[in-house]
Amino acid sequence: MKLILVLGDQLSPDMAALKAADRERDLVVMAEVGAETGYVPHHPKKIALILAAMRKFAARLEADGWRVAYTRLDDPGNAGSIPGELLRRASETGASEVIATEPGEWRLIEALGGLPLAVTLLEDDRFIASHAEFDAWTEGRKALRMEYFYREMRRKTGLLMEDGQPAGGKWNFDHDNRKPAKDDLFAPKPLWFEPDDTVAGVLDLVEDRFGGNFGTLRPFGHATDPEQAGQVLDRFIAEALPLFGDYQDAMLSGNRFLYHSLVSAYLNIGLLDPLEVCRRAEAAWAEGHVPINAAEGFIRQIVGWREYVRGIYFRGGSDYARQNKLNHQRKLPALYWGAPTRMNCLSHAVAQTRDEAYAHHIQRLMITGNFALIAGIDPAEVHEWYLSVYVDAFEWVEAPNTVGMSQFADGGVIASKPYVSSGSYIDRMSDYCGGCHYRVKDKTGARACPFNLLYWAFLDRHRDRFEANPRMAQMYRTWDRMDAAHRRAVLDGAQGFLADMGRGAEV
Ligand code: FAD
Ligand code: DLZ
Ligand code: SF4
Repeated sequence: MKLILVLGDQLSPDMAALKAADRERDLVVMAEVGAETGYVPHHPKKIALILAAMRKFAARLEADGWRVAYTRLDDPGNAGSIPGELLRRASETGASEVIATEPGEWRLIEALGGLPLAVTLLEDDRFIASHAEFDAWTEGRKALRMEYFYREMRRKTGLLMEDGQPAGGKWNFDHDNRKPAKDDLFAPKPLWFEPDDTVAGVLDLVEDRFGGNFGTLRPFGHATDPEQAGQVLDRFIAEALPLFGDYQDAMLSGNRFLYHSLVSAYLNIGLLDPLEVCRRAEAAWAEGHVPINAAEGFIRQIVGWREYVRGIYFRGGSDYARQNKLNHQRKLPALYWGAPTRMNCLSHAVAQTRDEAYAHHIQRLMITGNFALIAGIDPAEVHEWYLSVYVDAFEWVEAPNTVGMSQFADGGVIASKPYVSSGSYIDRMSDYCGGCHYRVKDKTGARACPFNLLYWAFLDRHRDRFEANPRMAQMYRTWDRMDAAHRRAVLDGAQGFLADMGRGAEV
């Protein structure tokens, strides 16, 4: 008899470890453990989603004839960690072999490797590119740009391909996207699932144990099984996908979800299959229900970005998340954990994160991420924040997005230039600036938008690194054309702002 480990983000009936198991003889081990609920202060909604989905998945496995040893968080005898639970089950049953699907985090891969049991780690084949395929793609390349990897994935899957050529004559329709949005009463609303008994039990447990973590637990309406997650996808394809491309980068104070799919958490924990999700988007385009820029933009996020960042994380090794190539050392300000701020854009992004455990890509990249980068925050602290607060956050996908793409702490492996902007980008893509204490048009002075100050101070501080970058030369030329007194006022303003923030003042 072998122990078959199934983790909280491995909730698919065709996980590699389950495919390799013998349903009659082996024992599936699933465990709610303090080490996983506590390695960062997860948002209560994230813990609730995972525990509820784990309980439902275990019940299904049992109904399908599997023997499951399931440990609840409050079970007496809970060993407190995944390795501890495996050892406990091994001593109870006499088993000495474990089959596991490779976890999505180096921390846990290393912990399993240290067990005094024979552990077989199988590659997680829910992904389109295997580790070997990704590594082969990187071979001999100077730059690892997502766009070229994405084309390989389109060829491999045949998604949006016609006679070996990209449908619509182009690989990438981003040029047609990125429009600002207006409030629209008819914009799609996210699906909502009333908690059933399983979910209600988990909510009580999470409230009791993790009620002090940053984040609002109730109301909780997430999907917690594959059927519900499938309904979220159906709703997205029918109502939001047609405008997904157009408004992908837009931000509105009155609409937290816009035309996004909200499926990342379900993909990441195994309730939805990435290739099937993409095939649905492709079919919607083939039927004429959605335009090519929407279908292509959406499919690119999944077979392109999602696969690519996973490849980068595993290729980077166990120190991936500890990189800090820009040597940023400032502490993450309390405003990220909900302390009041006068910056309306950050106030909205953080409040939405607290309430929903969700923010869309541009809010993560160009509001919270952009600010942390231009303010020079330690990327390890930024990483811990993102890993904690989003319902879809698992290190294989969160760390490359945060440490690599957003904080440029990898020195430019993922991004060819840092994702930094002044307030004007935020003003163009959102309606945040109108209601802000600061004035987005002010470049200096007491009410100058902090993004305007910090943006130039960042470029000035990192001149040695970025001046020669052809994509940034124009910015340096603009900076150099400003008169010296103005430049001084900007740098002094940035320094004053950071000093205020550093001593805990409301900024
Ligand atoms: P949509 O906008 O509808 O996109 C569709 C799907 O594409 C998503 O569900 C997701 O699976 C995939 N996708 C889109 N962009 C990316 C990307 N850059 N990397 C990987 N997959 C992508 N995504 C996570 O799943 N987990 C994270 O922990 C996470 N952390 C992030 C941290 C930062 C700093 C940034 C900038 C991005 C992060 N992302 C993360 C990527 C992206 O923001 C989320 O996948 C997306 O916002 C999820 O919402 P959605 O399902 O509505 O996505
Ligand atoms: C995120 C998470 C949480 C909050 N709790 C559990 C848990 O109690 N048991 C479990 O098996 N998995 C949990 N997870 C998911 C793991 O942290 C995840 O599998 C690893 O980080 C690897 O991606
Ligand atoms: Fe954000 Fe600046 Fe706009 Fe205020 S003015 S919302 S700080 S970008």
